[in-house]
Amino acid sequence: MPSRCCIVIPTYNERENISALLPRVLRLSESITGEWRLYILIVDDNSPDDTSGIVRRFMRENKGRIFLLERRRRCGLGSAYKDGFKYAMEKLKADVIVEMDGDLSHNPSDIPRLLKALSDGSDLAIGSRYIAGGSIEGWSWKRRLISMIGNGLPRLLLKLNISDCTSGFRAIRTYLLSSIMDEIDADGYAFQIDMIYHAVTEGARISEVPIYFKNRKAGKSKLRLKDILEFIWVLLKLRFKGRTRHKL
Ligand SMILES: Nc1nc2c(ncn2[C@@H]2O[C@H](COP(=O)(O)OP(=O)(O)OP(=O)(O)O)[C@@H](O)[C@H]2O)c(=O)[nH]1
Ligand SMILES: [Mg+2]
Repeated sequence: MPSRCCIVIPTYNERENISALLPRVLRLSESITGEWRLYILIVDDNSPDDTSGIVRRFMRENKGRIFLLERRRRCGLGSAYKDGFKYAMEKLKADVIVEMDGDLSHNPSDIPRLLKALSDGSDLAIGSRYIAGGSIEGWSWKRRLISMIGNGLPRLLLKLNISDCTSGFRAIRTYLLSSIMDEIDADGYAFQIDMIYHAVTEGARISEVPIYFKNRKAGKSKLRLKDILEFIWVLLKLRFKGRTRHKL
C-alpha cells in the first residue's frame, strides 16, 4: 500500500502564487505513483486577498486531493504548521508531511528527492540551500545576510550540525512529529529551528537534500519584527534548556 504524504502549505495573501503553485503540485502528484500518494493541505489565515477562494475553486475541480484549513485570523507561520500537521495526521492519516512555502520559492520537483531521503532511512529530510548543489536566486545582499545570521546563530548556540536550519522546505515522518509536537512552542518563523532542535534531541536521523530556492516574484514577505524577536527568544530558551539538560 502506498504511504500517504500530505504537502502542507501555509498561506497569507498568496492569491497569485497559489494559483500557479497548485497546478504544479497536482501534476507532480499525478506523476508520483507506486510508493507515495500525495495530498495537499492549505492552511490559510483568512487572507484579505481571498487566497482561500482560489483554493476552493481547485478543490471543486480536484476532489479528495486538496484540503483547506481556514483559520479566523493571522496567527503566525509556526502556528499554521502546527494546526496543519494535526489536521494531516488526524484527518488525513498522513505517514509523511512535506512543509512548503506558498510563494513559489520552493520548487515542487524537489519533493521526490526529499521523499527519497526518507525512503533511504531519514526521519527528517531538509531541503538545503547551503550544501553543494543548493542555490538561491534573486536575493539582495541584505536578505542573504539576514539568512546567514539566522542560520549561523542556531548552529553556533545550539550546536546544530545542519547547514540550513531555517529552510521551510522539508519532509518529516509523522511518528517523529508526534513525538516532538508538544515540545515545539514557537508560533512564528522560529518554528523551523524549534522543530530541528527537538528532532535532534530525540535522536532522529536527519539528512539534507540540495534545493534551488527562488525569491518570490509576487506578493510580499510576511516576515515581521515580531518574528525576529521570537526567533532570538526561542534560541535563548533552547540554549538554556540544552544546558539544564546537560547538567542533569
Ligand atoms: N497561514 C499563515 N501563513 C503564513 C503566515 N506567515 C507566513 N505565511 C506563509 O508562509 C510562507 C512563507 O512566508 P514568506 O513571507 O514567504 O517567508 P519567507 O520565505 O521567509 O520570506 P521571503 O523570502 O521574503 O519570501 C508563505 O506561503 C506565507 O504566505 C501566517 O501567519 N499564517
Ligand atoms: Mg518566501
